[in-house]
Amino acid sequence: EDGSQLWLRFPARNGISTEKIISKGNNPTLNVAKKELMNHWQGQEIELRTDKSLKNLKGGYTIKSVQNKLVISAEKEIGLLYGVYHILRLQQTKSGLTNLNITEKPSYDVRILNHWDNLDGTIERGYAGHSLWKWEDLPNAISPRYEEYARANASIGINATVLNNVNASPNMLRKDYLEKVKILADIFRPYGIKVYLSVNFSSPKVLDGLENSDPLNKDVQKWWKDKASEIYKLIPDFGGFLVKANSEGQPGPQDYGRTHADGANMMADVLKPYGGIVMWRAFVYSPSKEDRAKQAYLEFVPLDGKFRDNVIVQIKNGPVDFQPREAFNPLFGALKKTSEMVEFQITQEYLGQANHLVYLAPLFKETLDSDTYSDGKGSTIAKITDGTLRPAKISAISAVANIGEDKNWTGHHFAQANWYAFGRLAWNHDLTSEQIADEWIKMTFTDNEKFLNPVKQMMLTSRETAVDYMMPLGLHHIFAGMHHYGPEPWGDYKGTRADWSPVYYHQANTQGLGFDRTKTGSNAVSQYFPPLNDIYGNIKTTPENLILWFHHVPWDYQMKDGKTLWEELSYKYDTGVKNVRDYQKIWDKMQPYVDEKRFTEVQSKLKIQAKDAVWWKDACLLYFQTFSKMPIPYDIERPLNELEDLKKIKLPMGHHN
Ligand code: BDP
Repeated sequence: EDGSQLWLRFPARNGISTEKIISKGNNPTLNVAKKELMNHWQGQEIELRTDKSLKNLKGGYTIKSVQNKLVISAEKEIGLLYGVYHILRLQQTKSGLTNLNITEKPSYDVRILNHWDNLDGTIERGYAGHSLWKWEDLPNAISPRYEEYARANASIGINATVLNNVNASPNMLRKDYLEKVKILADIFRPYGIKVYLSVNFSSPKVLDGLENSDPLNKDVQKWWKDKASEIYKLIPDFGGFLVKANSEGQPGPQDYGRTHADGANMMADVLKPYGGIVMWRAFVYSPSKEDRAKQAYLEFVPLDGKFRDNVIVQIKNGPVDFQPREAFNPLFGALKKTSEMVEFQITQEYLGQANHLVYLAPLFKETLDSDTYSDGKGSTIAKITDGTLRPAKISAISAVANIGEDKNWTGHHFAQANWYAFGRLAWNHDLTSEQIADEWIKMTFTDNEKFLNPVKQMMLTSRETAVDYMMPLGLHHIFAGMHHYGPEPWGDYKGTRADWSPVYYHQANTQGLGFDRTKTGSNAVSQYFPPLNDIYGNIKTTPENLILWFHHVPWDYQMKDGKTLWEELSYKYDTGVKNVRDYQKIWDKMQPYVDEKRFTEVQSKLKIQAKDAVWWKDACLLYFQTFSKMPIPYDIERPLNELEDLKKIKLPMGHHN
């Protein structure tokens, strides 16, 4: 048992006989659906029916019990395949298969993974080994994992993938690489997965020596047009481009005095005839005086209405960078005439990487359920992005993948749950974190309640636990160096970018702690729609889990439970540590219900997590105490480390793998 089967643990033999699967045609997707049934379905007769009248379900399907038969219907074959995975899931989770009357319609049209994989096989922020894509071996040698990857994604409804890093090599668009991409696209196609690529804005100049890559230059436009035609000849259903431009040193239209809209539109125009789209990232900021959390909004709001209709602005859930907890990004809802999509991060760059057990569905839900008030009360991010409030627009949702060539795909066995959760929420964002955890545990481990209930509890609390031992109360970005693993609240990065340094984000001094984003500070609160601007602008009404995100709070400020800020902070760190210790106990008790290998591997990871939690607590409390000058409450376990020793820890990149 090495975890390589993910959640796909359907019974391996004694499937249904061929005569009991009724279907017309032999399209490749339908053949996959039939094969899955033949291999794994143990129930009654099944009919798979395409039905053009179900177009309104998009890629969705219906499942109905009709006399002694189950009928799965969908407009297209891919809907039938999703329906097959649905009933296999019901079978696997023992959810009952009688009197079914199910209608499923996906929340989003495009449900896409973003791989940050480089052409040399490394993965930016990847913690599960090297890239799955063996560029050197392609197009000739084909790894069996390509198809397994496609199958795993299809089983949870993911229908798109960006193969390469947003910090994109221009070489990705070279002919020889496109021929390799074509092979992957061909393997993925029967599973309903479309391929997209991240592109480097300077590609025309770098690859073919054009004078520049100015989007208004006719030669540049022609270059992209020809490139699009070359791509679509190889991959007729190619999805489109993902672009990181003028961000963290990447080239972009602003290099030529043009706007993000100029750049995005140029690409949108060449993709349009083929039905392709441009996902243009809003993750832009520069080392200026302006609060980093405000910059994407300032850049993009003036461009609203200027984008082609096949451009969608891809926005990270928070305005800084995938922190354990952020306020939601105020750009959501602020663009009224432009499609917007969320970018989540499944790979745990800022959440203990592949060492910490952190179940991310609650984080994803927190964002999707946030009410922006953009179109009045109830304007949640889910409704802004899924087409409910912007019906004419493309709808999409993305997340940075945590997948690598490790046997178990994701490094930590429980990190598989985050890939799973993203897919399930992209399909149906009304599912609860608990429903998804329940399904995933039953499919991946067991439905024995003695395992299910405690493990589910551990998963559901794990994100808040990580927030508690890393960055409670709205603290953010106090990570060490470039690797973003451990704590470095003392980091001031003198001489480099202030907006990458922890002291910029926590602003600790003898008065207090936190980033003032109210009128007396950066006024980032003004980017939120009323009443949120007032709610966040007032320390009394700001939710305490974001208080240090929006306010510089005095050390002796009285919190709602009567404690001072300093005490509250101390107890939060302590709670985080205690919870991880509890997870260790919970997991140890699970031994009888898990295979030896997965049991031991998770157990070892929890040991690291517990040590790391103490490291975080000691580093942050001892450091902040140099400002608060207050005692750590006496009922809390005393620090185990000296601050000066913690400051000396230099983590080489990747030490934790
Ligand atoms: C940050 C990562 C960096 C990415 C960047 C991005 O640290 O590696 O390139 O985001 O999203 O989270 O572009």
